[in-house]
Order: sequence, then structure tokens, then C-alpha cells
Amino acid sequence: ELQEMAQAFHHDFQRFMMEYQFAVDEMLTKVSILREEFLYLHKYNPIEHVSSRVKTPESIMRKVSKRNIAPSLPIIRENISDIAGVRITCSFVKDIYKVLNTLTSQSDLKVIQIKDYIKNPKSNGYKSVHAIIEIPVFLSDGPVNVVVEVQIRTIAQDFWASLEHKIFYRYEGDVPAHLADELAEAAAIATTLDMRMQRLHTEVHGHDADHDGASHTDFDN
Ligand code: 0O2
Repeated sequence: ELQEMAQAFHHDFQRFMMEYQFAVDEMLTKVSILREEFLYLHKYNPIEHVSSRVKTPESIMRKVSKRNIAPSLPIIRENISDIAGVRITCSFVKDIYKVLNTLTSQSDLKVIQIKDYIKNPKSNGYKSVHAIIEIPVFLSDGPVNVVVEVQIRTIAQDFWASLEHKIFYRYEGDVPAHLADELAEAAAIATTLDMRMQRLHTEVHGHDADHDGASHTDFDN
């Protein structure tokens, strides 16, 4: 009987993890279509890089224990929104909102929450836009809605976040004050760099490169 229970649990867990992987695959297809279409319409690519991951069971359990929630699959599904993650890196801040708006207006997606850490940076200096999105995945016995966290950031914000993440883990969350200060300063420099790069880009390409999504003339031609 115990073995049967273990088998059933194993089956449920495998299926749980697979659903998140499929959701990532679906989202990656959407992002790749957007990227190619943008390039075709505007001869310009707003997406620099795309990466993805499904959280490991260890990392999921770490969050479960940190949040003090019950380690059951339905409760985890309900409470942890970044099991499936897609990260989109853009050259310019304007492109972040362009990509965000195009993606979140797709009719098969349901936007659960937008966390705009560019408008409201975290106290450590972290900047990115997070979109918590529900995407349907079609399995043999019907569709399931799966939550994916899409993080959209500039190259400079990504550079900063990856170093901060390493430092944060190195000190197990207790970053020494002088490092925290330097990180905050580096975040401010990254913001200045993003503004300068955007200004240069606009000066060279004009506001052509700024319009939101596809203009009507693009479709009419
Ligand atoms: P990993 O290794 O990327 O999976 P919480 O996750 O509890 O801090 P919340 O509200 O549950 O916060 O989720 P939120 O704000 O959407 O953040 C989830 C993910 O965003 C994190 O996942 C990071 O990837 C990224 N993130 C958020 N804040 C920071 C930050 O201050 N610095 C860096 N470098 N990344 C951040 P994980 O699970 O922490 O890590």
C-alpha cells in the first residue's frame, strides 16, 4: 500500500513538473514569434536574449519552508508563482514595455499580476518588470492553466541582477553594508547607462524605433 502511495505521489509530482516545463515551452514559442515578427516589420530587434528555467524541487521546497506554506502540490501551485520562469533581456527600457504590452495583450494569456520594479525599484537597487501570466497547456486529457513568471529587463539590469544574486547567496542573504552600498551605487550607474544608451539610440534612429508595437502603415503596406 505504501508503495502504491509512493508511486501515485511520484506520478503526480512528475506531472506537476512537466506542466511547468510545457508552459515554459509555450511561452518561449510566443517570445520567439514576437522577436522574429518585430525584426521583419521594423528591421530592428528589441529582444537581445531569452533564457528560461523551471525551479528545481530543492529550490521550490526552500521557498515552501521560507513562506511557511504546506508542502502539498495544490498549495504550492497556488502560492508560488515563479516555478516556471522566462527571462527576456532587451537593449532599452522602452523595448521592455513594448515587449510587455505585446505579450500581455495576447488573448489566450491571462495576466495575474505585473510587478514593475523599474518604476518601483527594490531597496537594494533591483530593477526589472515581472509579469505573472497564466498560459493554457493542452494535455491529452484537456487544457490546464499554468502560471509563468516572465522577467523583462535591460542588459545593464541583468548584469547587475546576476552579480547581486551571486553576492546575496554567497552571504546567505546577509550582505555586508559596504557591499550593499556599492551594489546600490552600481545600480544607479546602470540606470544612467540605460538612459544614455536610449538617448544615443533615439538620436541615431529617431523616434521610428520608439513606436509602440506595429504601426498601421506597416500592416497596410
Ligand atoms: P532564482 O534563483 O532566480 O529562481 P521572493 O522570490 O520571495 O524574493 P516574490 O514576490 O515571490 O519575491 O517574487 P518576485 O519579486 O517576483 O521575485 C522572484 C524572482 O525575481 C527571484 O527568484 C529572482 O529571479 C528575481 N528577483 C527578485 N528580487 C530580486 C533581487 O533583489 N535581486 C535579484 N538578483 N533577483 C531578484 P528567486 O527564487 O529569488 O531566485
